[in-house]
Amino acid sequence: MTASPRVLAAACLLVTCLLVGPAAAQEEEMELPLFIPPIVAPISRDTDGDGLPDIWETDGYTSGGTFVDLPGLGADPRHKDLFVWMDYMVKDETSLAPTQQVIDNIKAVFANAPVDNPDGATGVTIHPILKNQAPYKESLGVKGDDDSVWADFDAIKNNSFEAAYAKSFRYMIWANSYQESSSSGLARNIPATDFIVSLGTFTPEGGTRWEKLGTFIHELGHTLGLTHGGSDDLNYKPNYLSIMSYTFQMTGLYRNGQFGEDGFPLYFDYQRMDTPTLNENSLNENLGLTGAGDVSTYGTIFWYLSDGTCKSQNVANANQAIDWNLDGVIETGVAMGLHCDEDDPTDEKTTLTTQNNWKHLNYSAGGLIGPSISPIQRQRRLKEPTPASLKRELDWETYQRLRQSLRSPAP
Ligand SMILES: [Ca+2]
Ligand SMILES: [Ca+2]
Ligand SMILES: [Ca+2]
Ligand SMILES: [Ca+2]
Ligand SMILES: [Zn+2]
Repeated sequence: MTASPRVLAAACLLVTCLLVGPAAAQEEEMELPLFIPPIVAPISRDTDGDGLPDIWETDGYTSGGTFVDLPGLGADPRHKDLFVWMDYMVKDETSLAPTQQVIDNIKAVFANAPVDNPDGATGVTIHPILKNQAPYKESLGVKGDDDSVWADFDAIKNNSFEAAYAKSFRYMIWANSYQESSSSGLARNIPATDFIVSLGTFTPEGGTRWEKLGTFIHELGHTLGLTHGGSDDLNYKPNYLSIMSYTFQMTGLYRNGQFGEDGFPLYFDYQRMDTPTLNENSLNENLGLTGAGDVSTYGTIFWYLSDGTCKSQNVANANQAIDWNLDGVIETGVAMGLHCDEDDPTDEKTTLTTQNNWKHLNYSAGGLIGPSISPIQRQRRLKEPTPASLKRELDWETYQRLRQSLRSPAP
């Protein structure tokens, strides 16, 4: 197709208009062609799909008079980047901030991701940047009131986080507690840009390096669109090999007979392959977790109802037959509940599906990151209520119960 000189001239004007801002755009409005998509595309082009336009990654951007130097911070237009601004509280003498070791482990988990990039290398470059100490607050928000959590959160955020960064960064606080609970953390929504890690009431205060690592990646996962069940909110599924399941949040995945906390930071991973659907009404024990992605080296845990409580069973090798009903016989047509939840210990048998998490990350948090969202739209998004699936994040008491079960010898 050929464009007339007049259309080309108008198109050039448009590019200028977009670069110099809305006032100029208004003046030139009558000159603009009606059909403009080919002209607009390059300005927002995002070659690597991380939600950050190429131009921001090569040149940075200015918003409200503040220059955000993404290239200076290591952004690459041909490799996925994920920026996280981290503030932290200090409780008595104890900083709740992560050590450099934890930060390095977070980076390693994302660098190890099975995610392709235009530069030909795999992985995601995460930039967890430790910024400001926040004023200490025993609890963000009061018991049972979601809005009060985010009101307290925003008071700290607005005092520290420069507004220009909202277009390219997630924001989180290493805090003591929220809603006066022992819950380990909270994301603002699924997906979202805001989250909390709240291990201040744990023992030791602020959690171990593994609890910090797992909880950070878990809550960040919610902000990237991931859920407790992968395809849904069902927790504790044995075919969900992800630290988005409470089974693995604090200990990491179970591989080669060991948990992440036994010294393997890369096991604090999102699910990186497909796993087979399990029909709790009719399980074929011969298959174990085979039949979809490669699960060699992986073990798993399942939870079953026994005398009204949930008991766990470790499976060292998920790449072979699994005796789901623990009767010593490998068989087909087995009916067995496999994801018993102590807080909701019904034994309804359903079909358990999961998700290859890394293939489904929502880098832009549904547009909160990137050039398109308006301040009004952002405010509306931030005001959305906390989803039901985040109402009861893994707390200290539940975690201790899980630990006791996971770490006790098999019967
Ligand atoms: Ca990009
Ligand atoms: Ca990038
Ligand atoms: Ca059996
Ligand atoms: Ca079930
Ligand atoms: Zn969660």
